[in-house]
Amino acid sequence: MPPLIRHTRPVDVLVTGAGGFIGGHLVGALLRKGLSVRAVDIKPLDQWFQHHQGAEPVVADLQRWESAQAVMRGVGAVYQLASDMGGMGFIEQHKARCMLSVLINTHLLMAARDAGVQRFFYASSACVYNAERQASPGVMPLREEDAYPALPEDGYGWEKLFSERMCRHFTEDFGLATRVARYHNVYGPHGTWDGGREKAPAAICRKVIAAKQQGFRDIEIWGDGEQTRSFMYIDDCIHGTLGLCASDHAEPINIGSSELVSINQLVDLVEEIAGIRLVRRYRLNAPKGVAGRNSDNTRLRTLLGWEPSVTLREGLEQTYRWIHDEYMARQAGRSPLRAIAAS
Ligand code: GKE
Repeated sequence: MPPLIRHTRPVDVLVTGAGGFIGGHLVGALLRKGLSVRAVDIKPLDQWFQHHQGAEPVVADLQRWESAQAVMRGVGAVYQLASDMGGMGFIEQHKARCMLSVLINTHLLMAARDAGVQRFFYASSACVYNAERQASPGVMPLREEDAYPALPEDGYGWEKLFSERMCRHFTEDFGLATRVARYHNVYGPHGTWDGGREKAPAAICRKVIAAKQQGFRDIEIWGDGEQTRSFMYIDDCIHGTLGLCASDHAEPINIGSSELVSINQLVDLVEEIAGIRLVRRYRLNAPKGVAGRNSDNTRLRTLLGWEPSVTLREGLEQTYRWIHDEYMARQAGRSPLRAIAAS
């Protein structure tokens, strides 16, 4: 059954993946700009990370063609963030599920073309980059052209790269205006912090909080802790996304922080915020992904005169505080803090 669309009047923007982390923040930002927003996610409403008064929430499985068609009715622009994904622990072990997101992207692009949508934003990932350029922790920042020759992250990265190309060819063949961001590891409040899909910043915050609350003296780290990443705070991600969509730039572009840290340095920062030192147990056979990854922001600076600027320390303080409150609420048997945000 296609989802029930409450309103028949046009909406400015469709956000897919709106019950998730980045989608939830994006809906809030678009509402604050005065736009009308249809917010779609496959998760039941009580599992959405944020609810925004004023948005039109729809629960729908966008792998289904009829759902993609139904949610597209009357839509001006699309922000496509729906994807079956997660951190390394999820994408290394669920490659087929990650690749099935190709159904979401295919159906949404076709429905957007048929509905005459003005602009289609696609959230791609730094996982599209050639693995050979990420083989050591002292990695050179990745430039957009480093995605080719193609050797992306198996499963998840191949699907992202394929869907990027579909956006390109929908523009060339059907005139659908597309914008593609390659996000580098995004973190912040109102994101996944446990359950297996969480990324390193949230996982480390959770483990440190658990150690502090339960009196553990040690912490498990995946890999040897020397692998490097750059982590982008959610506010920067939203700012960059809106800037890209307002621009004329049709090629994929990095939206990521260029503050490179090792996972050990990430743990140092979280321990400092928590005021605790823990003994590190390195699990060398855990999912690790590439040895090093950083974002080259030359193209982004040229386009927007801007690049992500929230420091990892600043962003982690906000994130730690939010995960701490969620953790304590759960320990106390209270439901998670998903109050309706008045946008
Ligand atoms: N998730 C997680 N949990 N990672 C840990 C942990 C832990 O408890 N301890 C250490 N790590 C290490 C991982 O082994 C990996 O080497 C590094 O932290 C970063 O893991 P991550 O945050 O899960 O994800 P990645 O940066 O490797 O990959 C993510 O990249 C994004 C794009 O930059 C992907 O999972 C994608 O979801 C995403 O597109």
